[in-house]
Amino acid sequence: IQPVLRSDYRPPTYWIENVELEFDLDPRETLVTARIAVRRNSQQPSDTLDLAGENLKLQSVAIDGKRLDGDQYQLRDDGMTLLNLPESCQIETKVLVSPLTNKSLSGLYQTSGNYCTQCEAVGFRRITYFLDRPDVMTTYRVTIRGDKKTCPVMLSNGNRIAAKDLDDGRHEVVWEDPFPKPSYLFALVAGNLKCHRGTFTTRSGRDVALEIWVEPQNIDKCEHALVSLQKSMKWDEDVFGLEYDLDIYMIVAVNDFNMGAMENKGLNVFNSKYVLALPDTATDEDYMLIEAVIAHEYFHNWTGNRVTCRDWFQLTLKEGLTVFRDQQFTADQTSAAVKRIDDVSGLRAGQFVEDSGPMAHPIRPESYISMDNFYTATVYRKGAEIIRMYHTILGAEGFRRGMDLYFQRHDNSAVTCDDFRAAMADANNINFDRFDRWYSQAGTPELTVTESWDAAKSEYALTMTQSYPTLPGGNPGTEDRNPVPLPVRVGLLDAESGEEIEQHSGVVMLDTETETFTFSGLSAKPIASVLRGFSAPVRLRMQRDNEELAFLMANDNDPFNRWDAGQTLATKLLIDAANGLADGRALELSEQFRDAFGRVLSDNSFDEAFKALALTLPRESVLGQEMDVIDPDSLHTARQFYRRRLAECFQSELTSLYNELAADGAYKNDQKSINRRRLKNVVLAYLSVLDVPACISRVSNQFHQADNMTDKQAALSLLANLDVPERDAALAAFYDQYKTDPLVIDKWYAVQALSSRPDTIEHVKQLTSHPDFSVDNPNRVRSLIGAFTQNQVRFHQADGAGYKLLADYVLEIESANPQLAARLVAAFNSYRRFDESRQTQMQDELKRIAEHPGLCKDVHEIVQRALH
Ligand code: HT7
Ligand code: ZN
Repeated sequence: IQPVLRSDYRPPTYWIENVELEFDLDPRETLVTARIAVRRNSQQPSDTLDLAGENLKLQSVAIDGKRLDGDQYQLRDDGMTLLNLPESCQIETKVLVSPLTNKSLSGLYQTSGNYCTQCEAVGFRRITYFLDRPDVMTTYRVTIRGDKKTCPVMLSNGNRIAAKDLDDGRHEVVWEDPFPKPSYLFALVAGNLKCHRGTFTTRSGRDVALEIWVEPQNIDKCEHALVSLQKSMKWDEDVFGLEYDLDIYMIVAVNDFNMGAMENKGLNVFNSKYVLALPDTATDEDYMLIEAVIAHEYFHNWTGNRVTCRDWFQLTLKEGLTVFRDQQFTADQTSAAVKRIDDVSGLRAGQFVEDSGPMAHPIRPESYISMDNFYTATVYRKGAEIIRMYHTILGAEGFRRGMDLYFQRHDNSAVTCDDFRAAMADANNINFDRFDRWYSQAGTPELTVTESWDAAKSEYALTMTQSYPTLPGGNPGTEDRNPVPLPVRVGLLDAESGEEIEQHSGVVMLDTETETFTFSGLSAKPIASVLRGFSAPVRLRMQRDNEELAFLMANDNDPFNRWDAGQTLATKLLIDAANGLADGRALELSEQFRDAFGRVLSDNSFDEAFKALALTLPRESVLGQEMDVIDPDSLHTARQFYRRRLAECFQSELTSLYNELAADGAYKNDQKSINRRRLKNVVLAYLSVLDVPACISRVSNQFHQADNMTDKQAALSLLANLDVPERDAALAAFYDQYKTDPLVIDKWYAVQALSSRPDTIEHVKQLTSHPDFSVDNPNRVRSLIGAFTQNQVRFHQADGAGYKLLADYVLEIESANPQLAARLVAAFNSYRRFDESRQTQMQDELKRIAEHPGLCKDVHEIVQRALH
């Protein structure tokens, strides 16, 4: 299979001036008629036109009304070539597609009996023959004909301009989108849906109709999504001066979806998980994610739709930028510090791992076999970190100047990451040439910081050195890597008082491999707080003794670094404890850590959400990255030991804090109540590891008495780890109460897949035969198999049973849903980081998958990179 290379980009030979689509909907044989007006691209003179097309049954092709014979075009599995075309003409194709049997969820498919499309990245070619590439932007007029009973609602992008009844119980609706768009933003939805309506008045006074379309039984679960949309629209006006451009904005929630949501122009399609919410069915985290995903898709209207990507290698142009925008939005709605900590935790747990394994790639990749494999943490999350660095360097105003120029230059066009960088540079008269390296180099840089103190000169100096770790060979973007520009936010603290030494706080730029930054006029050696707010996406290496880390935990003005000092200290101690286990050393709770933990517990200056984070030990997946050879068993044992010892030492403080928080009364949805629930459930988790009947009853009581899903799910997850009768009772009660709500049943699957109990693999296997389990529903597969791969101690069970389970499952689904299978198989990517026995077992499973006859290209790409 030949990869696509970034360097192979060529403009198209023809542009499309407009397109008319007609859909005659039928579950097995939908007829799609496309009339495309094309004009030769004068920059690329050729009379040959390649149209992409996949899984289409061609019925006819005509040029300017004249039907072509089979010898007048070349048909292949992946498209057709038209020869000897005039300067401009109209191409008409008719094809049949089968939505009912399309389980890949790309192109036109059926979900819960309704029709739905997903075109990004390359799904439009599964609907009709087309120049299915983002640099071809055109206007669409779409006619949909369908059965009035099964499809009373028929939607597409833009404005509804006509509707009429037809014979045979069918009807027809016509939609027109005035904005030129690439094919990946096309959408069609049809079926039995109900609408939750709202409005938004833009700052220039235009009324926009807001419509959230869902299956009838979900109509009472849409208000949070609607309010989130209204907040997002307002925020983008206030912060970026960006106003919505159509008179209608529709969101449709569907149950079967490969990703979170899709920003189709004027007609977003969402995984129902990111729309539907009531306190009884959605957790506080679900509420927050719904708001963030609604915002993300809305923000794409400018960063993605109005200004789009020239080619798919530029994906981070829209995704990195839009993630940054949604992060800023959430920070403004909630707490900037907590949001930053959550985001950096996610980056470290996901992107850092990706960036050190076989899938390591620059945020602007150099090649791909399947583009769907590059919707990655690197493109999205690291991409957002690169945008954040422009913001850090330029400040909010300079960044806004850059954004304004970007839109001024590129509205309604398809551009590159270089164009974005140039707009930021030109608007601020600053040179960002070196920033190019962030786009072309893979891997997480290491920033090593050493300090020196010259008492005679009253000078303190920080020497910063950057380097790239070696990566598994053969990955493009890993050779000849050069230093990148690093904005490092620094603060100095008085070592006695803990006070900030204001004149030395700020951002220093490390532009070269190494540089020393000197701070003068100090009366004593200060304590430095480095990389505040995680101002650059690097691994910080700074030798700190435990006292210094405890000092920063107690005094740092920067909440991110205050939290991070605690995480660094916990990581050091837990890794040491885990390594000690292998050497036969007994486990012991560090007194220093115990005291620091106690100080956080009794500190009432923190808000509750921050305190919850500060009391939480680093995840096993993050800890593992710091081990030479990951030992999941000893890490789990050491972390559990720490949790139990901390709970024992602070049992009375934890109990009274829990009681205080649990006395809050009936569920409320304000930020303070959300923060308090977060802290309460962290405290409950500590108490649950004590083998005391009173603690188990407390968890069980919370489960049975909860008036909201946050508290219920938290208690259920804790019970799922235990070997007590209360566990089975709770799981049965939960299932019974929520069996008709698929999103809640997903939670039931996930808590069981994440259980640390030794019989988890057996349970997971049994759950795959449960009548509610379906391989066709990605949410269900992710909640069971996906969650299981995150269960460090059980997925990596020494006997290899977890590996076999995953491989069997990947092989079961790969031909029906390649995208989903490829995401799951990526759980093997870190195999080289484990001991020899686990390595061999994972490698053997990867080989078994690689040898599978007819393996889909998505899985093939991941597996061959891993085995390389
Ligand atoms: N832009 C959207 C990407 C997406 C997608 C990509 C591949 C396959 C299926 C997909 N569904 C949605 C989502 C986003 O980033 O906003
Ligand atoms: Zn996006």
